[in-house]
Amino acid sequence: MRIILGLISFLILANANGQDMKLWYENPADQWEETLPLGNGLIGMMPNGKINEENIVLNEISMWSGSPQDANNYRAKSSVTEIQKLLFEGKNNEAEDLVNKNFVCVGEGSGHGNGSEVPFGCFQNFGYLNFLFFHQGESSDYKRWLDIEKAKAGTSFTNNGIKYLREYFTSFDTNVGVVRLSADKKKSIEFAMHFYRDENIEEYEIEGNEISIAGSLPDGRGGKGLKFAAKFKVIIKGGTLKNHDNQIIVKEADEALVLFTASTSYYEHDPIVYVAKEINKAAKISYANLWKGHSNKYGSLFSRVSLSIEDSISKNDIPTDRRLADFYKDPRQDNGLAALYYQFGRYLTLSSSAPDVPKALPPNLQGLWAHQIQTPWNGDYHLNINAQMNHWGVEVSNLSEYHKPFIEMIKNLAKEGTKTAKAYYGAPGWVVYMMTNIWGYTAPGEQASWGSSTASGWLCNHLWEHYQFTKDEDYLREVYPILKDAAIFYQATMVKDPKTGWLVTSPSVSPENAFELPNGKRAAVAMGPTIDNQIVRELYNAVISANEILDLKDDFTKQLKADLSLLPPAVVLSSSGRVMEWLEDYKEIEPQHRHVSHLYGLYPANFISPVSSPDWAEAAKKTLAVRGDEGTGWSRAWKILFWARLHDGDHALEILRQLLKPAFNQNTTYGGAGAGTYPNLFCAHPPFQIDGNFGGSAGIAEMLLQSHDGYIHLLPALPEFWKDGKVKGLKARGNYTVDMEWKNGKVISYKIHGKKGDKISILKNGTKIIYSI
Ligand code: FUC
Repeated sequence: MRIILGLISFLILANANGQDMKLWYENPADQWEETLPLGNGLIGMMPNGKINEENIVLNEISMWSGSPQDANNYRAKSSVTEIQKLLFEGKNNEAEDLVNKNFVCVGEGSGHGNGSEVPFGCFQNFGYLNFLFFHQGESSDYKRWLDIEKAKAGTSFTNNGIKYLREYFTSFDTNVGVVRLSADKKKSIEFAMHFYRDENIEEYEIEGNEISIAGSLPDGRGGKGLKFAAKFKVIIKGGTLKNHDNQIIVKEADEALVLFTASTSYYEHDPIVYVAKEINKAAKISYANLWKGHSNKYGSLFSRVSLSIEDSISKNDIPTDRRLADFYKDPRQDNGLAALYYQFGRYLTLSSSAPDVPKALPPNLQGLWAHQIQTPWNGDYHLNINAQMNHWGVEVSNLSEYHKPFIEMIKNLAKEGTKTAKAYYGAPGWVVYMMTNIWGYTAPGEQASWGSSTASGWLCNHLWEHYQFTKDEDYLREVYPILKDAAIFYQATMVKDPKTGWLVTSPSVSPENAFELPNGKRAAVAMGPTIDNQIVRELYNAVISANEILDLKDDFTKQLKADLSLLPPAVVLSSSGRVMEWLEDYKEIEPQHRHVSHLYGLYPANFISPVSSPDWAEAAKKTLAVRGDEGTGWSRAWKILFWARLHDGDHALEILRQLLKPAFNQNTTYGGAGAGTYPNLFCAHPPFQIDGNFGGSAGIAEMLLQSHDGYIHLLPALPEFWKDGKVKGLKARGNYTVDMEWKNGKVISYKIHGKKGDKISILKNGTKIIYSI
């Protein structure tokens, strides 16, 4: 008996150790947010796994309407002094009226939500690949899955005693999507297949085993913009293939391989020529070799980090949608889901950007996945939290090169943004406001309340963090002028607040939040919102440090050093002991507002810390207590990072639970209703917005490892229920790689990889030690 019990507990333990990196379901997807995302950074596929009529949503990341435009208002600078004067006098609402009149973009602007009709443009769906299968009758043993360790999805079921298998992947090696249809009985593969897209198709050709599509997207001015093209090729073993109308019909095949590729002229090539070349190249490669090429390349990236957080009983055999519901009820029972969600964030990074490709785009509001033509918020790059959050995990999660497409975008914005600096302030340097697109848009949005925050400083945080993690001085030398020119803009445009004498930005907003003035009027426009004060301080510090590291002896930094003492402190406390969001202790109109911009200094910056500024850390806790644990998807993700930085792992886990709240609703809400996670683990703002996935994944890493306070902190915010676990491959600032194992909440072994001879300071189990590599 004892032996049997021993054996059972051994088996349970063995099982608990193996945490499957799979999402899986017992039913086909009914709505898009149940379909499983595949992508190679250029193209994407989302199969719904339906038995009789499979529908695969297709994507290409540069599928953007619109065209370049100069939306800067070159007369804006003549209003800036008047706007600033009104702000000095506390007449923020009047200042806001003037901003709305003279200090926003011109023309049709940023098309907040209707970009497909204006030059701003809109990221959109590519089309659909539809299969009609000829099998009849009931099916059983249904299962569909996404294996994120392999970047491959599958669907299997039994029909008429025949077991069918569909495998799907988007290759990391050649730019094709692959669907393989097979069965355990010969001659069983029979279907009709076609491509569907209503809009902007100019050519649809079907010839033998190939479908070719070409078209062009509207440029938002009544003309044509980007050209696009796609090709599909069907390769069968046995059976017959013929064309009927716009369909390819396959009968009695033993197996079928469907290849897909798409592209646009954004990459400065003819997409028709490109897709023909790619599909023909892939068609010459056997399925086995296509798979080998893909899995080698993907596997080498994904496997850089492994994480397992032990469970007493493994939940691998419970479908993912049920796990999600169970986790929300009690997150203690399924640590494996937290590990899976963490790795899913890394999977999405790898799948939604292709840093090796020239002109590669960073993931947008939806990564690279979309099923609509007019995507929410144009599927663009919002720069007052969202595009930044998309990159919060890349460094710590050992995917540093996946910062590159965003950094390239920032370099381009730094060029375009010199026009905006001139137009609005007649200032040198560069500035970009709260959103951009693939066309290099830098002007403010159409409305002050959401469109008037500058993002250039925040973008520089990414330039600087990439250096902090990589210590690549050549890279730093390359981006130093961009950091410097961003600082030059702020330095040239900040004004002295007559009340405090501090140098502040003006006009600005604390992203999308508003307050009540003493006269009872409502306004969003202000001088020196806290987030700006923190960002400018961080930027000046970065320029000063970079100048020293590179030994540039740049005189400009002398001025910056002097200016630092004239900036408001990174944190000013309100009468209630919270971090003030604005220079004045205004009455908040929406105390639970989703943006928590005034805690920028807690994350991503590091002014607020339980170690170096404990009073401010207490104030941050009070701020978060009033803000609440809920909010939109991305807002919840941000709060995981806040609590991790405050070293409160249990609270971070509680917010992870809020982030993983099962979500079904696609309608846009702002206050947190319906927010959480869809069955396919996509984050629900709602609607789907990918930032929460990336932020949530970064949050889990931040619970396990931190390195912003001058030392490497192992397990800084471990929840009580994550008792035992191990992680390999996380990155710390200084270009160090960290492996560790913990038991009962204590580190029992660890290894830090880096430059031989380096001595680094480590905080582990409450003790600081010096570690030699
Ligand atoms: C900002 C946020 C919204 C949404 C949008 C895409 O405007 O305030 O919640 O995430 O970006």
